[in-house]
Amino acid sequence: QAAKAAANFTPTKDDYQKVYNKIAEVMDEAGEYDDGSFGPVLVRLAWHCSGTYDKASNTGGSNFATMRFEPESLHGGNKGLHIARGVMEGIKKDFPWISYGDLWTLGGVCAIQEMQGPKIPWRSGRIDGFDKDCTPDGRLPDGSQGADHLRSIFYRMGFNDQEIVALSGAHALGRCHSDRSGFEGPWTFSPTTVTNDYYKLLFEEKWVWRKWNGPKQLADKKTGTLMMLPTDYVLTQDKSFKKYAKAYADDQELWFKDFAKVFSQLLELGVPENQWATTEPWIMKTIDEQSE
Ligand code: DDH
Repeated sequence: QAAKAAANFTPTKDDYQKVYNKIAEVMDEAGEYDDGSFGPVLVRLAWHCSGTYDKASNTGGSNFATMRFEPESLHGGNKGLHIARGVMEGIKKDFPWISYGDLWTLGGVCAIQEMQGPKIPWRSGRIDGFDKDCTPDGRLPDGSQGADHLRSIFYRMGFNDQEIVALSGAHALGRCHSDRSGFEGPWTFSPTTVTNDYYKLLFEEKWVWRKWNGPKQLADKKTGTLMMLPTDYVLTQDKSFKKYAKAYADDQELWFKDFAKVFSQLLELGVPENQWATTEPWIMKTIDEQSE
C-alpha cells in the first residue's frame, strides 16, 4: 500500500471496497467491548462528523474531519468517540491514501450494511482539513430536550420532519454509556442489528421515567432494561413526528428505503460538488455478497 501513497495514485471504487472489507473485519474484532461489535460506535462517528453542518454558513459537515482536532474532539457530544477514531486509525495505516472524512463516513456505511441494514449510497471525495476548520460546540442534538430543539438542530442541516424521524431510527443500534453522555442502556434488544424495532418499541411499550440519580430518561415498564431519551420519546408526542414514526413502526422496508436516502445525504453534507469522485454515488458490496 505504501507505493499507493506515492504520487499519481487515483483510487477506484475497488480500492474503497478493500477499505470497506477491512472495516468489516475489524468491526467484529471487538471482543468484550459493549455488545461485541464496534459497529454502533462507528455509525455514531460517521453521524457526528457530518451532523455539524450549518446550511446558512455552509460550514461543518464531513469534509474536513475536524473531530481529529481540539476543541472538537473534546466537545461533550463526542465523548467516547476516541474509541471509534482509534479503530479507524488502525485501518488508515493500511490505506494511507484515504482521507479521514471518506474513511469515517465509509465506516458508517459499512457498519449499517454489515449489521443487516439497507445499502447506503456512498462516494469518495472528502479532503482533510485543519484545526481552524473546527465547528463550535452545540451543533449536535442534546438528548434532554424536546421537539423545538430537534427542529432547530436538524433544520439547520437542511432536513425536514420526516427526515428527522427517519434518521432517529439509527438508535436501533448501540447504547448509552453513563461515562460518556450520562445516559445509560440500549434502545432495543438487538443493538447490533439494524431493524425498525426502535419505532415499534416506542409505540408498543409503556415508557416511564426512570428513577435514578442520572439525567432524565425513560425506561420500558415491562423489563426496565431498555431506554429512550426525551428526544426519542418526543417522536410519539409531536403530531408531525408521530405520523412518520408510526409509519416506520408499521413498515421496516419503508424505513430502510427512507433511512438509506437520508443517511447518505447526511454523510455528504458540507462537501463541495466538484470534489466528488463520481456523479452517481456507489453501492458498496457486503462481505456476504462477495463470498457468493
Ligand atoms: Fe444518537 N445518541 N442521538 N443518533 N446515536 C447516542 C448514541 C448513538 C442523540 C443522542 C445520543 C442520532 C440522533 C441522536 C447513534 C446514532 C444516531 C447517545 C449515547 C446519545 C446521548 C452516547 C453514549 O453515551 O455513548 C440525540 C439527542 C439525537 C437526536 O436528537 C436526534 C442520529 C441521527 C444517528 C445516526 O446515526 C443517523 C448511535 C449508532 C449510537 C450508539 C453509539 C454506541 O456507542 O453504541
